[in-house]
Amino acid sequence: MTSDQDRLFSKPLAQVADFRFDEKVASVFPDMISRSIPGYGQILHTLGELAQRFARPDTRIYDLGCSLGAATSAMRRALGERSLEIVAVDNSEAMVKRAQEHLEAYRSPIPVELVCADIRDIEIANASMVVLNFTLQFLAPEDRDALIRNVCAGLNPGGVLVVSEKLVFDQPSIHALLDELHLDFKRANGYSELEISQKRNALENVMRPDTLAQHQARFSEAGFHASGLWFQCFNFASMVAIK
Ligand code: GEK
Repeated sequence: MTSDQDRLFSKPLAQVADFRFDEKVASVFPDMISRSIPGYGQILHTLGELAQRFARPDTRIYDLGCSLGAATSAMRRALGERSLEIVAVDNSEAMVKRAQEHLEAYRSPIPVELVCADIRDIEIANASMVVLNFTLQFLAPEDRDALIRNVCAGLNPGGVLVVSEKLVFDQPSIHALLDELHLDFKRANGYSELEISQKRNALENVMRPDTLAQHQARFSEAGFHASGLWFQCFNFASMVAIK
């Protein structure tokens, strides 16, 4: 599967439009996400390990905001021959079209139902694991509680929700430090100052991260009995919540 290098914000733009998950983004997505999110590869690997621990026979795993299906693929590989189904959902047609090609390229006995839909509208049922890998931050803040409640209701007892997100921090000095360290990570991965600042403007109205405390309160209000942080690098984190 070919994927181009992310040069989307490399030229000065007269006006920076709000970021959209369109064909241009889908075509460079693997390069963009691995150069932008510290620990992305580690998180995918661990999603596979968590799937091995939590997936139960004859249940479903949901990958919400699946993009090109990287998390689904990692879990499918890790699960080998287990008898269950993965439901992968994204509302970007460009992403779903490419995800289909990626998933077809890998032979696995685990069926994937790939759905082009809004994750706010789907029914979650008989789930042993639900993954929101860097998706919740793109949902309108007022819709996040309902989504997490819906996920908790659709998980079987003992099931796990994995939520990976960019975080914000209440203490300004910590927020600024972790943000700078992340920008250094992007610089080290070849992004220019222009690319960094234009991308930041494009994401401003579209991606609104929460604090860790907001996530934890949301998990417990939704009905999860335990939650914790299993990964953090700079201002990027991944959490687990267990029903
Ligand atoms: C990965 N999980 O590689 N309904 C459905 N999809 C949505 C919605 C929504 N309401 N809002 C946003 N999306 C992936 C990476 S990317 C993260 C996830 C990033 C989708 C959107 O179309 C995009 O594909 C994905 O959520 C977020 O493990 O680009 O930073």
